[in-house]
Formats: sequence, structure tokens, C-alpha cells
Amino acid sequence: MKLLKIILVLVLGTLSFLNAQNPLVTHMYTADPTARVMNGKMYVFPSTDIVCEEGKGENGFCMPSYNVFSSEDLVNWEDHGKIIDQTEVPWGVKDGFGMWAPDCVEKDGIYYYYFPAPPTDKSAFRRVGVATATAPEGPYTLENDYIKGVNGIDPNVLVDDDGKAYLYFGGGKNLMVAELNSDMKSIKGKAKIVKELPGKYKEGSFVFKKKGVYYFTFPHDASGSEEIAYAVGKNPMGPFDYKGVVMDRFKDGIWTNHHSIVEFKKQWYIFYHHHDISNNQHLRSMRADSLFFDEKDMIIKKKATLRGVGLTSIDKPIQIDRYSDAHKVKVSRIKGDSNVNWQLDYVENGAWVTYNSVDFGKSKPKTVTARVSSGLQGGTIHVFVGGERVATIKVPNTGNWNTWKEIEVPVSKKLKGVQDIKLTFQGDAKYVLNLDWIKFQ
Ligand code: FUB
Repeated sequence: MKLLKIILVLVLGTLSFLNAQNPLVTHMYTADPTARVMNGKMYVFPSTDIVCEEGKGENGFCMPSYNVFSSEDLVNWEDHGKIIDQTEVPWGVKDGFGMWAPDCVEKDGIYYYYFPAPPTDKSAFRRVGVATATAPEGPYTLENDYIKGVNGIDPNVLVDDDGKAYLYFGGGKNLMVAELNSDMKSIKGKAKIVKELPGKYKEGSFVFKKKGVYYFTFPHDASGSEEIAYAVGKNPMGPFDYKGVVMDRFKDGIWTNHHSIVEFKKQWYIFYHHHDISNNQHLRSMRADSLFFDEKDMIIKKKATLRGVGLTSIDKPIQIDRYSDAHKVKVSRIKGDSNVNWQLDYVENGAWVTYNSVDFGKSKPKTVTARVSSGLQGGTIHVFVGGERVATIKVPNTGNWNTWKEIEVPVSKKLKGVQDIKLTFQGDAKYVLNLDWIKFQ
């Protein structure tokens, strides 16, 4: 089986193993990522966005199925493929395209996958179903019916330290909670409203526990698109005390955000989504960023980044357009490139860009190459590693802004270990160059 997998990977190449900053994968659209540490690896259970056929889906979303991804380093992601398709859900509309945000938890060696779907009995907008497996990547066996008494979207499950489990769900003015029975497939009594949360639209609850405190986090449309907010409490059923915003709302044409928060190898992360690849709010891509707590264990508000998480090794080009911070640059997709590929576009004189956590290992590269274009007189790129200038790249006019050249220059210092990179750009014209990537060799 393992050999077959290796052969498949070799044949399919980057389709199965993907090198990521943000977004995490680029070969398909992935939204609503629920990240879980399972068997020492990070698994992500997102939903899938596809382009809607006329008249299909709801609210502009067409979401037919679920894939599972995993990673050991949060950089190389393996796509384990599709685990559930809408056509297989016994109680679900076979062409509803309404497989919205899912969750998966492990209890006593069984993986319970919770997902919303439109029911054929039309009893609700969404019902929540369960599927079980003995491994996170499946195969999953679907239950014949949805969970009775659960009516809404975005299921999220917390398995508490005492073995009790709680199901959070819903979207709208109210979010709901119910204790799960020990079968993990039915609820105890009636679901109740999680009170004390701010008004206006909320959805996508994600509850985690840290040092005995329950963090109830949720996307919340407080003013025009969703910010991720949170409240804390001492009981998984509430009450919760509203604390503030975890991630500000996007203001660039995407209304949703949907997240999960997880600790992995002593670092906390927030997984969420944006419309990086498509610039279309119905075709989203999952992302991750590091998350930090203050000395009182309150969440420090996170600014979404392109750089994302993990160390970038130098054995591949560094996609510098996924920067940590930047000044006077903009990012756009490279026209005519069949892969999903971005560039720093029309970089201005005086611009700079930083890219953190590049792992040079012991490689001590001798040169750095930049893939550049310029329709004007070009300019100069100064390359700084660990605060020290190590190379200067002179970029000529390459013919036009879409004619790319790779320019290689020597590196003046022995580079090793994990370092932050900074590039500065100078030229005589306002617009100096376009930059696709840099590579150390
Ligand atoms: O992805 C469809 C819906 O959009 C999710 O269920 C919500 O949380 C929002 O992300």
C-alpha cells in the first residue's frame, strides 16, 4: 500500500505534496479549515468550493464534497483525496452542493466526522450528519440519518478531558450547544442557545480548551464582513464572557471567514480562509498563521499574513510574493501561467519586502537568482539576510513587463541556519521591476 502511494505521488507530482505558504494549497479551492492534531501530525478538514453551475448551490456557494489534508511541518501538505461526496450521504440532497463547514474529532480510536448538508426531507436548511473511520484520512462510513434535534450549519465538537463531548453548531443571531451522548452520534436533551455573545450574525463556532478555560471563538459580522471574535468560560456549555476580536474582518471583497485554533509542537495556530487564488469570495483558499496569547492567556489579535507558517527551505525557489511584510509593493497573479503563481507587481522605487524563517541549513549557497521582468529601465535589488547585505542584483529592461529573465549573482557571505530575508528595490523610474521568486544555490 505504502509503495503504491509512493508511486502515485511520483506520478502525480505536486498534486499530492504541496509546498505552501499562504494559501496552504493551490490545486483546489478549500474553505472552512478545521485543523486537528492527530497521530502527531496536523490534519486539516476543510470544505471544498467549486465554480457553480447555473442554479446550483446557495448564497453563491457550490460545495459538493470533502477532502482531507495532512502535514508534519505545516509546509508540505498531502492531499489524501475526497472522503465524502454529497451523492453518498443517505439522507442528503444528492445535488444540493451544500456541504458546508465540517469538523472531525477522535475519541477512543474512532474518528468522528461531522458535516452539514441539505436534507432530502426538507426539514431544515441544513442537518448535521456523522461519518466514522479508524484513521483521519478514512475510509469513512456514513450514518444513515442525520443527528436528531440538530438543525443548522457549521458543526464543531469539543471532546473534554473527562471524555464528555459537546456539539456546537448554527448560524444566525444565535449559536447552539448540546452535549453529545457517548455514541457521539446523538445529543442529550435539547440544544440550547449560547447566550451572552454579541448580537448580529454569527456562525462557525470553534471551541478549544487551554489551561482549564474554554475559548468559544466564532466568526461574527459586526460591521460588513466577518471578524473572528471570542469569549471565554469555565463550562463548555457556557456562560461565556465576550473578550474581543481574534482576527479583523477582510475588507477586500470576501464576506466570510471561518477558522480553527490548535496547538502543535508548542506553538498555537489559527487556520482560516481567504480568496487568494480566485479573488472571488465563493472560491476560497485555506490559510494558517501563528497565534499568540498574552500573559493573562487572552488571545493577541492576529493580522492575516501571506507568509503563513513553517520554515521555507532553500531547495526550491522562494516565493517572495508571499511576504511577511512589505512597503510599496502589490501582488498579482502572473498572467498566462498555467500554475497558480503570483508576482510582486510593478515594484516601486524605494519599496522593500521581508520574508521570515528561511532555513539555509548547512548549505552555504554560493549564488542567489532572481526571476524578474521590467518594461522600463529596471533597477537594483539589494538582498539582506539576517540584517546583512549579501548580494546586489542589477535588473535591466527585459523587453516588457511579461518577459522574464533569471539573473544570478554571487552571495558574499556563508549563509546557514534559519534567517529572515529582506529585499530593497531602487531605480530611476517610479516602477522598477516585477519579481516572481528568488533562489539560493
Ligand atoms: O462555507 C460555507 C459557509 O460559509 C460556512 O459554513 C460558513 O461558516 C461560511 O464560511
